[in-house]
Amino acid sequence: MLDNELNNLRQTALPAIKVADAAALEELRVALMGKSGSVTALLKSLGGMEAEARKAAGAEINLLKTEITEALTARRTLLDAAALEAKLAAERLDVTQPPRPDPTGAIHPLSRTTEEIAAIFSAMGFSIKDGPDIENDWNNFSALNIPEHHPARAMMDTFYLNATFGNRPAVLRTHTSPVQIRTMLNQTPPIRIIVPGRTFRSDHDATHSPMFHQCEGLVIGEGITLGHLKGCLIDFLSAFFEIPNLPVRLRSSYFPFTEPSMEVDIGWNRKTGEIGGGTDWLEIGGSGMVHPNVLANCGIDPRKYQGFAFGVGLERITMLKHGMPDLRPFYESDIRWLRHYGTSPLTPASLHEGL
Ligand code: 2U9
Repeated sequence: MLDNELNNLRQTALPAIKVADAAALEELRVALMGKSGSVTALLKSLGGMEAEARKAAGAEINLLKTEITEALTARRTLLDAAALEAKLAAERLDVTQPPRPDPTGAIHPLSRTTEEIAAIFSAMGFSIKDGPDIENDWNNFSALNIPEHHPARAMMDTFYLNATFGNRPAVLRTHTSPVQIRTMLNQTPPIRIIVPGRTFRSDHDATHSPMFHQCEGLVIGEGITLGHLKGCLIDFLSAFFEIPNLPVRLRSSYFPFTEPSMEVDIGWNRKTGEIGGGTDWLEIGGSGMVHPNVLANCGIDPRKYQGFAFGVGLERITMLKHGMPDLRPFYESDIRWLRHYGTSPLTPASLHEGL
């Protein structure tokens, strides 16, 4: 009687498992091995048997149970593998296909320079920060050790807005430095940031635009020295201009927010315009050790922390790198200039094998 049941089950269940799809397989599993499944019922029937008969029947039922379990597992493995194959085939991408031919757009040279600088400084552990174009005069001047009525405020040809921002006169930022001020107010050292962005000065001629771009850098930490500043500038400038051993010179200067302050010069050949060669020097930015008053204004103890800062004009270093003769086309949207100086969006800036 039990033998019959076992044989019937073996003859119907095993072939059914072999052809079931995933849903049918799960139904079969429940029907056979679930709480009210046929195999479970057989096992339960052992309870009412004599000891001797139970031993023999138990062995038989467990043998069938093992056969069914193995058949279920084998079928599940097969179905899973087939499902994965189908998914992979459906989602297949041909990574060897060439990109869409002839992209119509190009990356503007200023965006390209920003991307390149970001790549260089990211590799040195800097974060990239930005902030608002409209600032108040505390963030733009006072915090930077430029007192009220100081000629430096006039020096920067500031655009004052007929408005206030945080209860203070609102200005178009004359440099990106207010972003460093905001960062120092909100973060505890160590700080390592660069701030590329738009800046505004009321100045307009062949070599000046009322809106231009800067990138400033700031490092604050314990024991930061002028040596760190110079090493950082050398690494940045030789990577950006793609000239190993680029000559870099720091020349004493004055800025209210740094002490000591230095202009940054690179070697070039005045006659040929070649950067890195010759015996002439070309000014490309400013730098210095952050003034202790600036640190204190931002709640950072100057006896514990020191820092350095620098700034470069993005139009200027872009023109130098690519031999561009004129500043004005940067903002004129002349498609011929953009085609000539723009770069493909398909080749993003990276330090792999140089920029
Ligand atoms: C903080 C402290 C110090 C940033 C600096 C210069 C020197 C500089 C010019 C380069 C070309 C402006 O675009 S440009 O005309 N920049 O000479 N910038 S040190 O010093 C800072 C900034 C922020 C808190």
